[in-house]
Amino acid sequence: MIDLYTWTTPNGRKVSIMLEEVGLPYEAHAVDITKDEQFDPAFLKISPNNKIPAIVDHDNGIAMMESGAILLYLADKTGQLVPSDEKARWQAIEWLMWQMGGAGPFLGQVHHFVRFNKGKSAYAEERYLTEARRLYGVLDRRLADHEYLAGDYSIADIATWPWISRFEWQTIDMNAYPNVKRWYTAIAGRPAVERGYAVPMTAGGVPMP
Ligand SMILES: N[C@@H](CCC(=O)N[C@@H](CS)C(=O)NCC(=O)O)C(=O)O
Repeated sequence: MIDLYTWTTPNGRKVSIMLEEVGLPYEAHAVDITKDEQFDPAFLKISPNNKIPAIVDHDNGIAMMESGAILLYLADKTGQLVPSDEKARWQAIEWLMWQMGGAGPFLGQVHHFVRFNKGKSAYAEERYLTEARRLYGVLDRRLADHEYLAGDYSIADIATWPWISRFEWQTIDMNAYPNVKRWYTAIAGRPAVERGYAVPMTAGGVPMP
């Protein structure tokens, strides 16, 4: 049994979607980051960076923070959703790192400045919206000749998709990125994605472009 500590955010949903996809039994625990529950000393023992998501795997006692590491761990544990072929495996890890180091942090800044603090800094809004559009362009070009980011549907897609599901917060018109729209819609239709999106509780259905 795995304990998942999470909230209704893109980083949290990556892990619940992964757990639903691989079919491992887990129990979700809500850590309400709007009430600072991520600073609870008991949670800090599992996630010293005071952020969700985090897991505890009771099979072996491993506790882990950082969504990218958790996705790799669950793929390794189950042998699912990361290619075994060497080249494809590294491509999946490459796009996973693209999400962790680029798409996640920069789209997160769009949420902060454009969605929640509009009007406080025109410079930051412009800077992060420009970067968001650039990232959507990168994704669209990759998906023009690849059905998924790296070979078959993988942890690279599971890491990236929940961030794209916030396209409305990011003021992105997905019609301008037709390959992203095709990829996003296909993944949204997966039953495991629908279930994982509603963990630890429903906060509206999956947004559709
Ligand atoms: N690099 C981390 C980022 C995690 C993260 O930013 N989590 C946010 C929610 S999406 C959080 O817990 N924020 C609470 C805080 O910053 O205090 C990961 O991918 O797991």
